[in-house]
Amino acid sequence: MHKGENLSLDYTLVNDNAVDFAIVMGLKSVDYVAGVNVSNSIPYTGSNTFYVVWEKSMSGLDLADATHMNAYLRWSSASKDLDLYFIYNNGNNWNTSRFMSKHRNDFLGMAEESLTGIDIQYYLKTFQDVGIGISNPSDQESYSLDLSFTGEKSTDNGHATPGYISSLSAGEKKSIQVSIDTSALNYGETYDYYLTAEENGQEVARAPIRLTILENTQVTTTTTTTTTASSTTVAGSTTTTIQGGCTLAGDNPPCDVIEVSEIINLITAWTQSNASIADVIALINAWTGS
Ligand SMILES: [Ca+2]
Repeated sequence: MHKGENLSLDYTLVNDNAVDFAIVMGLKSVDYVAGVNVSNSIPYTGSNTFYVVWEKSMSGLDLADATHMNAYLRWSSASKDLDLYFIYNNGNNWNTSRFMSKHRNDFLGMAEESLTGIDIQYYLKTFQDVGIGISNPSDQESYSLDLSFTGEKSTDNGHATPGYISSLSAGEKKSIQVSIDTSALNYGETYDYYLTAEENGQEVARAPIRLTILENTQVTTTTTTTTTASSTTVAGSTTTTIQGGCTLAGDNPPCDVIEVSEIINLITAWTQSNASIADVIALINAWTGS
């Protein structure tokens, strides 16, 4: 598929419970809202204790439209075992959340920890402040912390058909077609969307869609299906179009010849939530020949 053509995906909406009425099908895009880099040094903190290195309330960032947060920490020496925490303040103390990235970096040989998909909206509504903590069980170390924030909104680049289903009986299935116009999308970038089904303003099902526009004008898509605990689920059927190009994300022709600039471009895309950390690591591994 070439840039500018319509991407078409077929889904089946299945009602595995009682009759549902007035279902609104929507296509939402995940967009970059804000980002910041914090470069500093972290002293000895002891293990399993952290220093607060970033606080939302002190940052000046407008995160009203942000739904998710990603954090990527790098430091100088992989012999040091820094850990990364997404933390919240309940008015009295900073507490660790379920989002923490703790690896034995001295074993792994990789001086990085990362967190993706933090549902920051919940924490912002529930607690006084949110932040990032770093632990460092050895002596002072310099680090670079990239934070990026994404939000979801209805996209102008595509739609779901039908957009409205007046009723869906128990066991009834409905074909849903998603159409995305790629003409406004950029070469080499990855875009995330969600097909959503809402009933009375409450989301009852969603399915993620990831779309990458390759530099040589081919488009690949990968879709996976998630279901919610509610009565309506989206059963996935996917259309995947792969027409050549390099198989490794971030690698551009000539394939399998990894340039440092390609790694930098992919890391930049990652900080803007347009690439995954797994893709970055895979590209770096290909570059180092491991
Ligand atoms: Ca670690």
